[in-house]
This record gives sequence, C-alpha cells and structure tokens, in this order.
Amino acid sequence: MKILLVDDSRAIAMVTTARLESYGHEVRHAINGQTAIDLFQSDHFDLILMDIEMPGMNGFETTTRIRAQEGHEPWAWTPIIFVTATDSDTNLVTAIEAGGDDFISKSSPESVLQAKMKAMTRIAALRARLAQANGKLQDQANRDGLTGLLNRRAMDLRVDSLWEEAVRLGKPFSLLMIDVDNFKKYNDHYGHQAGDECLCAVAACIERVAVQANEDQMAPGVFAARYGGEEFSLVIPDAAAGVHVGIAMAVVEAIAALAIEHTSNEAWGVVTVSVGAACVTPANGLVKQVFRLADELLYQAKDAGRNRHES
Ligand code: GH3
Ligand code: MG
Ligand code: MG
Ligand code: MG
Ligand code: MG
Repeated sequence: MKILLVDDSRAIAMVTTARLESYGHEVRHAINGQTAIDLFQSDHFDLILMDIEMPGMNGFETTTRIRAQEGHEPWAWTPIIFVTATDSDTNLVTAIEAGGDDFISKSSPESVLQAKMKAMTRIAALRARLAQANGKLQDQANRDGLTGLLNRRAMDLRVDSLWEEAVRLGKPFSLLMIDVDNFKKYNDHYGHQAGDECLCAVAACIERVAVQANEDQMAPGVFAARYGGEEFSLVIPDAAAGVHVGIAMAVVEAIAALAIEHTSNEAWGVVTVSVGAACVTPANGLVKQVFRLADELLYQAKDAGRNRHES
C-alpha cells in the first residue's frame, strides 16, 4: 500500500514510517496539512493516516479540503483513518463529519491499525472494481453494437457541445451525412447477415477516413458515428472552410475502392455511398439547421445518380 502519513511530529512519523515499511508499505510523510494537500494533488495514495492536532491547518480541515478535491472525480475516494492522541467521542464525531472513514488512538495496539487498514483497502478495491465496470458500461452505452462506432446518442451529446463552442467562437462547423446506396437491394440479394458485415466494413472505412483526417491535421477532432440503419455521420468540428468537401470526396472514393460486390447497385456493381456535406458558420442558429442542410444535400446526391457527394 502507498500511504500518506500526516503528522506534525517528526519523531512519531519516523517510528510509524519504520513500522509501516516493515510490513511492506510505502510511506510519504507530510509535516502539515498544506503539504498533505500538495502531495495528495500530485500523487495517488491507497490510504491516508491523519493526525488531528497540528499547528495551522488541523486534521479535520485538511480532510475536508482533500474530500473537496476528490469531489471533482465521481469515483475517486482515498480512505482516511484519523490517528490521534486524544481519544474522545467528540473527536470521532468531528473526524467522520469532516469526511474521515475511521478513527484510531495512537495507543492502540499495532494489530488494530493493521485490521482497520485491511478493512479500508477492501472497500477501496471494491470501489475500484465498480469504477471499472461503470467505465465499461458507459463505453457500451456510447457505442453502436454492430459497428463499434459512436451511436446516435453519443453523437448528439458531442454535437450539442461542439455546436455551442462553434457559435461562441464563430467557427465553421461541418457535418457529413453518409448513406449506403440501394442497401435494401443488397439485403434482398445477399441476405441480412451479409448486410450486417457490409455495414461493418463501411463503418470501418469511414472511421479510417476520420483517423486519417485527424492525423493529417486536416480536421482535428473529426469523428464518425452510426446515425442509424445504413446511415453514418462524420462530424467536423473545427476545420477550415472547404475541408468538408475534401473529406466527402475521400469517403465516396474509399467506399467504392472497398469493391464489395453489389450487383444490383445500378451501374456500379459494388457498394457505394452518397454524401451530403454541409458546412455552416453558425451566427446564432440551431444545430438542427446543419442536419437539415446535410440531409437536403444527401438527397441531391441521390437524385444526381448516387456514388457521389453534394456540398
Ligand atoms: P437509397 O440508395 O435511396 O438510400 O436506397 P436504400 O435501399 O439504401 O434505402 P432504404 O431506406 O430504402 O433502405 C435502407 C435499408 O437498410 C433497409 C434496411 O433493412 C437496411 N438496414 C438498416 N439497418 C440495417 C442493419 O443494421 N443491418 C442490415 N443488414 N440492414 C439494415
Ligand atoms: Mg499532532
Ligand atoms: Mg437511408
Ligand atoms: Mg431511405
Ligand atoms: Mg441507403
């Protein structure tokens, strides 16, 4: 365990440190509350042993401040055990109120401290597992189950905040709506299973275009999402005007170059997409406008014969 030992007495700290180290723990000592807060900010600890009486900031106040810092991260929690010479019920109550988890007298036998530390680590480990599971759930909630791209919900959330930023800074905001051509016929001809595989290949290809545009610094922050069914989106939050046209061309070409056989896709014979590429410099408007514009452009691309983009 990595332990932060907070005590204004160097002598006590030395003895305690030696004991804890003999059990295999790693110990950092803070001589006062401010040092404890600084160390806590710059490092991770599994446990804090907190003195109460210290000149300046006492243990209660130090604890309150550490808890306030943790408040920014919903799953963060470092167990704090108060270790004190004055073993009173009032102190116990104040310690817990301040955000401490347990309380032990300096005269308690070594085994009691060990047992309390064990209990705290057990809770901390459980909490870490929950945090991990929560992270996985969050990721699942944001991804489309078939293609692994961001889903509509996650896209909408990101778009809302990116749009607000574009409005605030007067920056252009681009959106590409990408629709697989004659995909109903693909399903009818090759079956739904093949249709699913085709959508995965198309999604991966769109994702590659996004990654490339990011890497080239052409469109930093660009991301792909599955808008729904056989429709995908590329959101381009911060690119020079005109960049969306280049990316739309790249998508159309890259999908055709996959050369996935689709005999009933008009003259092409392979899977193709049509793209509506909208770029708006928002003065004050609503994000709906950019979706409506991209949709209109997409229908124009379909009308003009598919396997192309309109911007
Ligand atoms: P257009 O070129 O005008 O876009 O024609 P289209 O046939 O692609 O358009 P339409 O909207 O008529 O059909 C879309 C098809 O996409 C119908 C639907 O069954 C299929 N589709 C949507 N989601 C999925 C999916 O997850 N898997 C499979 N296999 N098919 C899907
Ligand atoms: Mg003290
Ligand atoms: Mg469609
Ligand atoms: Mg349709
Ligand atoms: Mg379609």
